Amino acid sequence: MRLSEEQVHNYRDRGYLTVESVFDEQEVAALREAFLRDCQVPGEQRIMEDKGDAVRAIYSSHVRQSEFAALIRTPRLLGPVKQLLGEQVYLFQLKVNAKGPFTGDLWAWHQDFLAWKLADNLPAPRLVNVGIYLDEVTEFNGPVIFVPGSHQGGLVGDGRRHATKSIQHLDPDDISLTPAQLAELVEERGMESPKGPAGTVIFFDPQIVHGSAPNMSPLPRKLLIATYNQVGNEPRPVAEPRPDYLICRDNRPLQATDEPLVPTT
Ligand code: HL5
Ligand code: SIN
Ligand code: MN
Repeated sequence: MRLSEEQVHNYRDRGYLTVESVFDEQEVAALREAFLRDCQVPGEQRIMEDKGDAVRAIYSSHVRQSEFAALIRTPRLLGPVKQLLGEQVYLFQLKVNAKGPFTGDLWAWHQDFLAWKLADNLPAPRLVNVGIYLDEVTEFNGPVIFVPGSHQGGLVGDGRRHATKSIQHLDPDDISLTPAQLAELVEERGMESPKGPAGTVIFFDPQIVHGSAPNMSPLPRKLLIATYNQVGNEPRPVAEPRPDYLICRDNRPLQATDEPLVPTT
């Protein structure tokens, strides 16, 4: 798969780009099943909501579940990512934000690159986030809200703002924008929340301002996010390197392989 010139222009200009029906129903069903399997694996990579016993997020499912290992190499994702970042890319992070029915809590307004600069000493925002809708995303189940074009202004904040919400990962709560910062940006640029059927893909810039509201609907909103980094832009040394489930250390350039996501028996 290749993006058209217009799609590349839109991504650069607005900081995100959605493409519908990249994955079919069978593939999405297989990814959902793999996610459910991964929910049963205890460990630090599995983050629970503050209240109750719902899963909030799971990291690095590609090292445990073959469907996700195939997914990160599919030409449908790697093709566009290489167009945007160049030929030499590797997987930096993979997570599923689960946002369960009734229980899924908010994700505070933030810019991803600030998290990775502070926590991992990542030199430059030479990454692409690829979101894959594992459920239909509507206005009801807590869609991601973007401030279009906000990546163009670089980082808005410069440090951690709150006490630590989670020790397992850096929750956006800890680096969230102030109300004043957000209000100013939104006045200038507005907000957009792309909806779409399961199987939709959204490419988004590591500096775009985004966040999402709690899910008070009876419908789930599972969002997988695979983040690719340019080889050469690896995290530099830090006093306390974060665990491998958060930051992938294997920086060998990924080659596209058209392995089926649905296991063939
Ligand atoms: N939770 C991620 C991490 O690397 C950072 C956030 O949306 C990405 C800001 O710990
Ligand atoms: C969300 O899942 O709504 C937030 C996504 C993100 O911050 O990466
Ligand atoms: Mn984010």
